[in-house]
Amino acid sequence: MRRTECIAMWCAMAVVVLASHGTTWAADPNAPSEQSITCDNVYNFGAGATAWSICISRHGNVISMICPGGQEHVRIGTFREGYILRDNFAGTTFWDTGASEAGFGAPVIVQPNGANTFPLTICRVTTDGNWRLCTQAFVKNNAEKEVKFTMRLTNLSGLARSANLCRYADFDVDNTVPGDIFDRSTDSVWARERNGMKLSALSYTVPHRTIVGRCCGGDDACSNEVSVATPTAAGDFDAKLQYLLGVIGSGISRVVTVKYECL
Ligand SMILES: [Ca+2]
Ligand SMILES: [Ca+2]
Ligand SMILES: [Ca+2]
Repeated sequence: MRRTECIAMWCAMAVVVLASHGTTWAADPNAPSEQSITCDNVYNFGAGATAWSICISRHGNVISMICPGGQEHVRIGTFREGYILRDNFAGTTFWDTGASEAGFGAPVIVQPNGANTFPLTICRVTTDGNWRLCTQAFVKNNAEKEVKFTMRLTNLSGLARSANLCRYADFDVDNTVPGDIFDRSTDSVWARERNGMKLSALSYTVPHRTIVGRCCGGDDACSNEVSVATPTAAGDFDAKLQYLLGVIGSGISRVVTVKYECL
């Protein structure tokens, strides 16, 4: 047996052994960490007709939205919700969309009232050290079935840089991947089956645009993505809300807010 064949055989055996132990042989560099798709913070509100709940990962992904009771709109199929940062100066993209992540460091979490409480603030610095993104989640009125995220982006580098920041959700309405009609307006993008979910811009004075994507494009999408025609036919799509933050000086922060709302 030639040496190369021996190596190939050894690799095949190693894959079997590692697979049997639940270990990934060739790690996908963009694979999600458990911290992106685990329900680390669970929030339950109301009861009966007013029941709704969400969960938020340690990376700030909303990987479950249930409203009304029993109707899940995110934690279906592959869980996708999160944020995409584009540095237009360097031409680099950083993202954590639940199902995939790249370019963000470990989270620093501030949650003074303990687990499963608000306020919940999660800060992450990009691995190139140029940006810090701090996301604060809050529910203002438990009966309103809506959660807001304020995202503060700070330029840590010594140079002015322009950036885009997207919030992204793969809505899979009413416990199923297909069957969703997506539509959008200037400030919002939403999906409906029998129930629905909406993602809206609340920072109206900051330039922004809404995108409906065919589910699900690359996680570094959004920046130059063109929306499919809307309203869509029933199918599987995703929702993106992109803030065009323009040039941000060294040491300067920009703050934008988005809202998820049950329909
Ligand atoms: Ca999904
Ligand atoms: Ca979808
Ligand atoms: Ca559906």
